Amino acid sequence: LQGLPASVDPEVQESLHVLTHRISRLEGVLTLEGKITEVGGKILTTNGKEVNFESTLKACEHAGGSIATPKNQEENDAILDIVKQFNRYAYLGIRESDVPGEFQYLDGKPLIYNNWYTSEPNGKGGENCVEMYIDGSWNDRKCDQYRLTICEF
Ligand code: GMH
Ligand code: CA
Repeated sequence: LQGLPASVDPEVQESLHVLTHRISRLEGVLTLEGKITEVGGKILTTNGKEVNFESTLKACEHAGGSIATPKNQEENDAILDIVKQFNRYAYLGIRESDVPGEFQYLDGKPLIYNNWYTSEPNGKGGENCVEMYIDGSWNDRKCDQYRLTICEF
């Protein structure tokens, strides 16, 4: 186990080691069964339900996570895998800022990655949420649609 001070009790170190291995095995089982996807330390999962944006936020938070927010192409591809499996669009953890046409993460930070579909975003302040299409590209869209719930942890 990395990053542990040498002063940590050897028995505590051993317990952490055992726990780490048990967690990896659980992740392996869940991944194999298609229940979760692991991407760069992030875990993605869906409950298969389609709800509006606010309900997606609530469902993910209730589960102890947050709505899926792709920050690079690898994460976008991992979300896309789930979108393809269910053949349903999904809302992402991105919203329009106070500046129409400018989108940001839910914490207000600017986007570091985007995958807009051609001519998107086109809502000009009237489409405050973002959905992922079945090809992984993004569209700004009203927040009242029913979209596949995908959370990250
Ligand atoms: C307009 C057109 C469509 C586009 C939609 C979409 C709505 O209706 O530009 O081609 O698919 O907007 O952007 O979110
Ligand atoms: Ca749009």
